[in-house]
Amino acid sequence: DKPVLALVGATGAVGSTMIEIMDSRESVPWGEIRLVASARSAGKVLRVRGEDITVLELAPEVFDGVDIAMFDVPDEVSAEWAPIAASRGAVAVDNSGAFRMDPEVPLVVPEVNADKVTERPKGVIANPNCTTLSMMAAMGALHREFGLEALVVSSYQAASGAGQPGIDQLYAEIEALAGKGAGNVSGDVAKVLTDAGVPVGSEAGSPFPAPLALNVVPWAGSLKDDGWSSEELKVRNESRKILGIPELKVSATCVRVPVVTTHALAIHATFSRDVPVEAARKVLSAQPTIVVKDDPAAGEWPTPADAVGGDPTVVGRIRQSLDFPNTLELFVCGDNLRKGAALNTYEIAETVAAAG
Ligand code: 2RA
Repeated sequence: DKPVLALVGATGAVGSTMIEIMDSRESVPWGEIRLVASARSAGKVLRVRGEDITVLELAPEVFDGVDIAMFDVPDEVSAEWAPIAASRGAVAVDNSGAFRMDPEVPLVVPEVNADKVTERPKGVIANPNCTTLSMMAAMGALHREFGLEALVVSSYQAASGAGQPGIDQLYAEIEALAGKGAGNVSGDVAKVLTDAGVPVGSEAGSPFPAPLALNVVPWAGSLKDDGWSSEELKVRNESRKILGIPELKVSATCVRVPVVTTHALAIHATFSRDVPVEAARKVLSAQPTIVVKDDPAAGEWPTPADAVGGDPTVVGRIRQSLDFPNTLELFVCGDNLRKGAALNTYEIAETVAAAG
């Protein structure tokens, strides 16, 4: 019998991308696809691979007979419901932050550590944070060849990392600012937005702590010790766990930019051996899920617009660091809703299905 798949959070930003991914697959291994969401969205009818499916309300019974349940919901919903799905016999593949650092839960990027999907004592497998994930295929490939020792990373994160509210906020800001003319806007974006009734700052109800349009915001997530953001610590901790390098030195600065979808990262990566640029380019080009776009003389480098809507991670600006030995500089772009979230979750589910 073909496995039964459930998608919990089917109506959210990542859930919708998941449905697009399933629609675009030539074939899927599933006998049945069940869509699940909160009471508010239950009863909606969504089309998946040409079939109309009614969204079910999240309840323990929806997991009966399910083999794999993908969760694209907030942390607290996953924390409560992924174990319920597992107790009903499903493997929960969770895209929230609830289980990522649990030592009994594998954190999987199939290109890097697909073998870990079978080590799941809790019946839960975690999908990494989209910022970490966007660079893992590239870093995993380079690590296998050259031995990664340290990562210094700056992120350029899209608004959709904050879900549908993030997308809606950026469009509302752009609409309020459009046509105002530079002279009217450059001095005080926040005032123009407030006057137009668009919330500015978290307290006013924006998903971002400052205006995002015509701006960049060096903040994502919540405040942790010593001034670090939760997002920056996730990049550090999750990279170590996925790559299997507990001592990996990682320093991250996470920044939100006015891009709708696709996270970009500027990476300074130090290896235990010499890394000639040509050798690195060859390793990256050989990866099925990486596209190297790296010819500055021809004006070719990765931008979020090159990666959005696609599956591959786009890598470029590969340079040998001038003042740091065994070190590469590179720029990586990955669609945060696809490889950064839905696609990787789906690939984990496919890997679990293939493993039987
Ligand atoms: C973000 N990585 O971009 C986080 C959560 N998806 O906001």
